[in-house]
Amino acid sequence: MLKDMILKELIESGDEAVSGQFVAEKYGVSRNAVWKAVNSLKAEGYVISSATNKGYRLVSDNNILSEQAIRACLKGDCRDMPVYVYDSIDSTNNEAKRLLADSSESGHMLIAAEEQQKGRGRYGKSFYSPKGSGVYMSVVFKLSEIIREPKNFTTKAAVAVIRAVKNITGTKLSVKGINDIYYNGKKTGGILTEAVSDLETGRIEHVIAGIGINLVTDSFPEEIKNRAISLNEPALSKNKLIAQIVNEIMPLYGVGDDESYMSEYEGYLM
Ligand code: BT5
Repeated sequence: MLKDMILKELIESGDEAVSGQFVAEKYGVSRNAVWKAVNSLKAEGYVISSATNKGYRLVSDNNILSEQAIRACLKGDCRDMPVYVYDSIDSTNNEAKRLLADSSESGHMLIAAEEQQKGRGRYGKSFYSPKGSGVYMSVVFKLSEIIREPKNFTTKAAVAVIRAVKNITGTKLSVKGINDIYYNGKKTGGILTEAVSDLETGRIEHVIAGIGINLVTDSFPEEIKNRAISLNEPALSKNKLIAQIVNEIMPLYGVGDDESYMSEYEGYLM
């Protein structure tokens, strides 16, 4: 859709304005069509400034999850991976399994949602995932070799999350018990790693790294309110953070059983 193309142009040009004429010529449409598409982006919540002779500039993505905005921040090979974005879903890990089961996808992919109605933790526990207040994502990694240490997928995901948050915000997080991410002594995120195996060969074919991070969650359910915390980063773009986590996680997953990241991980342990 033209609107998505324009959004991509706006994201990629950052603080630079994009001329309506340039976009119209690039996509073979009228300037009026460009103007209409910009208006429908504004109606979705994107803040776009327009100046005569200069063009359009994305002032804020209003922190709306968007495939284009995520993709614009993905690096290298990650740029080509399928990205699924949902307004609401039961669980991004469940969606990953459905997409693999119905053969819609068979390779690496990313799934993210604004909210999860049935966000899951380990052993049937739940992960509180209210709308628009956190990152709820699953990275699906297709294995090309047999892995000896499946638990490394969780520790690598933790390293990726901690690196990404540090790079973007400067905030230093820690890890507790392999899959919990801590900030100021309280839990701010969690990782749920699941494997999908081939029934015939019994081999693990895909790993699903489910990651949840509280960004601006301001009230937690009674039973966790003393133990849970939000990063409290209202200006942090979810799209950028998600992309950054993927950019960190994929190379770590790509090196299989190589454990050279371990000393970094141990430095993050509480
Ligand atoms: C986890 O399990 O913390 C793993 C959470 C993984 C969530 C992601 S979101 C995307 C993907 N899709 C999913 O459905 N899940 C993944 P565990 O270590 O078992 O911790 C669960 C416990 O954490 C709960 O029993 C609560 O005590 C606590 N908890 C629940 N929601 C929380 C939250 N938002 N922040 C902090 N603590 C929470």
